[in-house]
Amino acid sequence: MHLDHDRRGAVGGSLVDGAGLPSPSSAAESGPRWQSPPGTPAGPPPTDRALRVGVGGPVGSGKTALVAALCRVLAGRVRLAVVTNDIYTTEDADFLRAAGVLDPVRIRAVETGCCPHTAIRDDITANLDAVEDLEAELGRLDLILVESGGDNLTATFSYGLIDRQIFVIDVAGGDKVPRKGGPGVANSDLLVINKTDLAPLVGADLEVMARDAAAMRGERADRPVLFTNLRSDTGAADVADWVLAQLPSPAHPR
Ligand SMILES: Nc1nc2c(ncn2[C@@H]2O[C@H](COP(=O)(O)OP(=O)(O)OP(=O)(O)O)[C@@H](O)[C@H]2O)c(=O)[nH]1
Ligand SMILES: [Mg+2]
Repeated sequence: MHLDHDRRGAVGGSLVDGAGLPSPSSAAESGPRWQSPPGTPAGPPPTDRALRVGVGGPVGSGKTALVAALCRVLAGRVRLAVVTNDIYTTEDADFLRAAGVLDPVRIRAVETGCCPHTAIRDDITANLDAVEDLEAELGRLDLILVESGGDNLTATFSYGLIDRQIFVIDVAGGDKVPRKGGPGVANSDLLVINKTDLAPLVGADLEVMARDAAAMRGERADRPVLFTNLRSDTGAADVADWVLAQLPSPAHPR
């Protein structure tokens, strides 16, 4: 059992004003209910093993689409492998293999059989096993992407499993989502707001989302927010550049 491995301290944010109601308009106007806890900067990247980057977020927000896009950009540049999590299937790993974005031997599926957040935060054994198996079988890797099963705004990774975490939300749920907060929105190392192409269809204002997300995240330059439309790969290169910047040194050629 791996219980609560967070080596950077608490990941969860704190209610700033427990008695207050959420702002009906914007976090920027009322102040965020969630704040990044102080003293939890990303640790230095590991030099003796691959950097592990978690990709989490609500169901259907575009996590697999992001992993696929990152594979397309990065597979020729770094030694890369992927672990996917699904509750009852290997759907996401099957999708990535079928899409041909990465050599199938570099893709592992974890069938959690339980709430996704349990397997990435509370008992990370199955995911650690998958990561370590990949490293043992493929030799030295630069980067391992670990996609969580789709969960909700409270799901975050244990830093005992990953070194950086990307949280993916989308605009389809409306422009209120960033100001609803939660540890993924507030404290992830990178927040990706996907499906910008759907904004006009659902009446989502991207500027409101950007402003509220920045307010939730404490306007921290080391925790950026990037917008993507993964239908057309728009913004994927920016996410890939952010991932590359997390590596400890110029990545080794494959
Ligand atoms: N319009 C639009 N659709 C997108 C975009 N990104 C992903 N999708 C679609 O949204 C659906 C869900 O995308 P996935 O990448 O499977 O989402 P996910 O977060 O991995 O889903 P789960 O793993 O099931 O939680 C798919 O049908 C994608 O084709 C986008 O930027 N725009
Ligand atoms: Mg997925």
